[in-house]
Amino acid sequence: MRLSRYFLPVLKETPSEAQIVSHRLMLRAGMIKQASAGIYSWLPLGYKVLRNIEQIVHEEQIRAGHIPMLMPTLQSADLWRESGRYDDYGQEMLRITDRHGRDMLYGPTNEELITDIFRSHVGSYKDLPLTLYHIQWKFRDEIRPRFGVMRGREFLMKDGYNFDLTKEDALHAYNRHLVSYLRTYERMGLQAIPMRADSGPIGGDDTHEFLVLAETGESEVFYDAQITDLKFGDRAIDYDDKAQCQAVLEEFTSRYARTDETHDEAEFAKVPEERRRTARGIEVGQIFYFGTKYSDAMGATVADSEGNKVPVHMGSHGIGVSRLLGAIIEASHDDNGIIWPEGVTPFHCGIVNLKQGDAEADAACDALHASLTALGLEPLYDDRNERAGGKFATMDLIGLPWRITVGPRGLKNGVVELTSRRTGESEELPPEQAIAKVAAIYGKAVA
Ligand code: 5CA
Repeated sequence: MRLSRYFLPVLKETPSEAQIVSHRLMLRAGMIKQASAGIYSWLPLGYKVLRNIEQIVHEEQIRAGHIPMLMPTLQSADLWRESGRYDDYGQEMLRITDRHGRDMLYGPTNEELITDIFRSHVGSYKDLPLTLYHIQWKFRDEIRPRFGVMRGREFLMKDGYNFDLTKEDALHAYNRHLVSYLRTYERMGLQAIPMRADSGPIGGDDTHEFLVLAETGESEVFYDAQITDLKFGDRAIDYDDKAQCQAVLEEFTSRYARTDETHDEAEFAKVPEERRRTARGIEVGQIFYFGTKYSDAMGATVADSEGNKVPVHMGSHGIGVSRLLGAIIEASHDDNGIIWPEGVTPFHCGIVNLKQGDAEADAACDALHASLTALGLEPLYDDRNERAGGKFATMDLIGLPWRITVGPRGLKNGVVELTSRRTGESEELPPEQAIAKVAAIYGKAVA
């Protein structure tokens, strides 16, 4: 992509309405524009990152054996009357009346709709286990939408629902989600710690929230510092293997880690003092096991092997897809702007032409752009007639992890400069070596 043909409305001024760094940087980098309180348009750069995050979520869900689908944003109030949540949900629910006077609502979550689909189509234990999920916009009329995409009113969520014959199977689904979430967040360059939490309006006994530690986080958290040493990494896991998934859950949840909702001073005091930490965190996901709460209320049963009709055991599992952009930026930025982890970056590398209009520099940039593109990478080539300083500032602000700088002086010596956004370190290399290096970083083979 050539920057001269792209739509990247960066702001020179720091927007005064933004209180936290991720919100400021998303506005300054031209990623989002507020449409109304807590509701945003996703401009091209922001939309690209949002799609990359969605893609990782899809890949990891499918890897875990969960099935993608799509449910609507608008739902009928009748289903929510069946579960009893139409009144319970209160003012957070956006209620709408259609032209026939029917009560509708903009879905804040989808337990009722998915349970209705399940009871209409599934009748036997032989169809279980089943986990369905979608990535869809939600609406919660938050009293205080704030911090940009962190606490929006309209936001994108992955929500998945498991249906199982027994509690034991449903707890396996819970564990499977925990494992898949660890992988998902690590691929985005994040450490998200599962913490025992409160189930709120979703209900149920077992629930963990995933928290990214950040000073600007809305939740107060208490944990044993040892937990931050845990990495899931690229270990192999068989998602059908109950013992393996259970072992991962135990490994990641046996140390003290709780949000303020479930914090217990007496338990916390058992952690050696030097390892006790109190901090703030951003909740990027939550998993729930709630048993037969919805299947009892809505009559979602299956026939077991003896032909008895039994209510299915369920859980729901959410990832805050749009919130993740804010969380990643909170965890990865410096004074000059965003630093995207390679896993989610909107463009794989930037190309900065120091002397636009110089025949040799232009040709070298065109060639780099073509070669990287041919390898399946997406470079962003700053081909504007601007000073070098302005081009560097834009690249730093939008946070591409790698930058190739091309100028007449280097080209005389047959080199370009490859710079890491994270470390600021640069090296001079012949263009083909710079290409090979960037390709290797993203796991692309150079022919
Ligand atoms: N039905 C369950 C799981 S599918 C559910 O709704 N869970 S939730 O309420 O915890 O939401 C899931 C995730 O969505 C949260 O962990 C959070 O990351 C994200 N989220 C919730 N509210 C907002 C909001 N107002 N703005 C942005 N993200 C949000």
